[in-house]
Amino acid sequence: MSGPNDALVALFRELAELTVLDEGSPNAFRVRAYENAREAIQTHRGDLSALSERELTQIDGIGKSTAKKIREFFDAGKISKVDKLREKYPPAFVELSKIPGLGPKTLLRLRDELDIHNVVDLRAAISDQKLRELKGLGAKMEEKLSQAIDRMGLTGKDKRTPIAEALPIARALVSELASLPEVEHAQYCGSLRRFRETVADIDIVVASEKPVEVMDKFVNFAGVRDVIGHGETKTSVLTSSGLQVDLRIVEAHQFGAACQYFTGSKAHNIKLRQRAMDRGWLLNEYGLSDAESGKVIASETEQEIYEALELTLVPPPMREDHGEIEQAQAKALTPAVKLEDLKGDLHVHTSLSGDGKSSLEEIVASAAERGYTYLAITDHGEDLALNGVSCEKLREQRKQIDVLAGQYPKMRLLQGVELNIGPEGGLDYDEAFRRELDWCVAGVHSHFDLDAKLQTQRILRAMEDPTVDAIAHLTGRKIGSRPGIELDIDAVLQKAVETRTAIEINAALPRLDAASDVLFRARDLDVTIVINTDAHHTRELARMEWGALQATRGFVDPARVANSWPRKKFLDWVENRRALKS
Ligand code: DGT
Ligand code: CA
Repeated sequence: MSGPNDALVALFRELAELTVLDEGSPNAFRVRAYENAREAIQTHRGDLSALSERELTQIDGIGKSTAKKIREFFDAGKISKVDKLREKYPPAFVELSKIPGLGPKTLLRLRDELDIHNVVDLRAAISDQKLRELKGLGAKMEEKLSQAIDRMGLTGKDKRTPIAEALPIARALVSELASLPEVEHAQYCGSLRRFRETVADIDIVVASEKPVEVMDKFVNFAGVRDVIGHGETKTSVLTSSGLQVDLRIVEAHQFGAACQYFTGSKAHNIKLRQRAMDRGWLLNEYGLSDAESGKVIASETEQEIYEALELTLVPPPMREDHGEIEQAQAKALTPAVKLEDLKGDLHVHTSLSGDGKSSLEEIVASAAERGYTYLAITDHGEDLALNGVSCEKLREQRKQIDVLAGQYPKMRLLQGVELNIGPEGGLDYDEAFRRELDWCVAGVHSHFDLDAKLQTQRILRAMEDPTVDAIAHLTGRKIGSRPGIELDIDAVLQKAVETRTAIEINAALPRLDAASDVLFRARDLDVTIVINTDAHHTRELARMEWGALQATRGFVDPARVANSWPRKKFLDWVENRRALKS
């Protein structure tokens, strides 16, 4: 997913966001043009910088005006249109557009009519009951916005940014840094590397012998908006969305120590430092050294530091002092789930779903390219408004799948569906039809505000159904914008064991559902896990990488991940569990 075009992708994302404000609508022609261009850039394999404006327009999704902007980026290192829009819409104002329920038209009215420019202004206006004075807005809107702001934690220094927003920014910056001739290594660290759901800032560590040059180039990156502090070893900047980035530069022989230190967590580091002290050593961002002589024991790689402390290297997502140091000491650390362990994807959509963007043929071809030996196509069940699929259409799809199966002999294609769990646990279609399907995931897509008891009953009932093989995105949350349904997690996990229903790790960054604390709670239970991308576009099959990190963060033993199993074992498991439930 990372590549030389990341910075450009990030700029086009920002351009689209700012244009939504400028045009007052997410559906404006220009917004769509920028989004199409972003998709095209993201999907393009190869070096865009070598292409002329004319050649760029030959690429699907790139028009004349966007081609001009792409050339401007490669020639001048910026897009002047972005700079203009940034001036017009400062970060504190753009931040308001992230509040769910606050559309661009309303936002511009709040600015023009009530002089609201940031969250503090908005909070004040809500508490003074000013919004209800505007035509079309009422007390209800005030309450809704007030709750949304609370939920997002947007105010104060506790403000945290969802991983889905921070990770692409960090990756773009890191790949831009890594491409500088003066840079030997670059790595984002901190909570983001530990794969926390939200982050306070982005911490980046770079190894270079020319820190001054690197810092000077960094503060002029297109994605950097303001410079807070600019020094020789540490520089802090704000990105256009107001996210703080701290860049630290060390010498190459200290890179491992700096990455270890700045990845944290604090609790993990404290325990590690204690271990060092017990041995008469010191551990800090420069390395592990002898307290008396100062002689360096390890500093170049994280591996060397952990080994010197007689520990197995702990994968970053586990470094939260959740028992990983004790496990690592006993040489019994839960193994990380690795991307290459995963042999199939069991929740993907095609254009048959109203919201699917890639055809069945495209999805299957991309899955084959990833080397998968099995794949479940799971378009939306018919109960989902707008995007659901009738059983007639699914029967036609079955024929198409059978034809494709002949073309991809190395991959078993399963026809499945993503069922909708109704408010009382009911499911789409009739049971006889559901039994015709090879694999079903079932998820909650409506009625998010029932109480915990009803939500739990609803999920338990779905799990009891013989055709439900896995529960998709357990709580339906969207990190930072929609809380998940409330559940009695232990009852759900217990039922999963009893009915042998798998729990999905949905790898989409805004979801990462089941959450890592749920997975952590399941670690001593015989719960089967599946890691799925829920892809609606071929590009999203690459999310699998995030699913593996989420599983690792939840201490999920790879042996419990059904789609890490060889095909026969996986298919036998599906058959057996269905037989057991019938
Ligand atoms: P965040 O930024 O709140 O999302 O979480 P972190 O973990 O990224 O925290 P941050 O940015 O304050 O610091 C990054 C890492 O650097 C942290 O996980 C551990 C290390 N670190 C920073 N300050 C200290 C400190 O005073 N003591 C120790 N032991 N470690 C520190
Ligand atoms: Ca941090």
